[in-house]
Amino acid sequence: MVLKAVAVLKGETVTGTIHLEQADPSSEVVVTGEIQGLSKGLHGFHIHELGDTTNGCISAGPHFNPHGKEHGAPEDSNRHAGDLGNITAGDNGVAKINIKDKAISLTGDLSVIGRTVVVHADRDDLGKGGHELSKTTGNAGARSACGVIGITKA
Ligand SMILES: [Cu+2]
Ligand SMILES: [Zn+2]
Repeated sequence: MVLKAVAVLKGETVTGTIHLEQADPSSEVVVTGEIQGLSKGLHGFHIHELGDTTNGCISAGPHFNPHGKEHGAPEDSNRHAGDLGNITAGDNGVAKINIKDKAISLTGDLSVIGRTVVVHADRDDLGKGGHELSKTTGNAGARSACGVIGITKA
């Protein structure tokens, strides 16, 4: 049974749509989509803990971190489950996303359904920037757009 979810990201100038798909509960989650209105370059891309946008993207809380780890890169073992690294926008401000990740799921304890996808104004230093925020947020700056992850038709 294929599991499918979607998040529609909205910000002041940044918008996008992210699709999440998982072939079965033990397989990787494939994250695809497109985000527009970004500045050229790298932007932190995470799943934050809460599906709450009552006060804008800030209400989504910290990175989804069910194992109490430090912030890191997607390939690190010491990482938040929600740490999906950076996405890259081109000259036209568009980032095309195609990420495969095994730390998140669409079902069970690691499910990201009802949590929030956030894209940031700045680059995520992947925990290695030496900034006071490196080990918690990657010092990725403001939350440019966000969208709650919801179940969609499989
Ligand atoms: Cu974030
Ligand atoms: Zn993190």
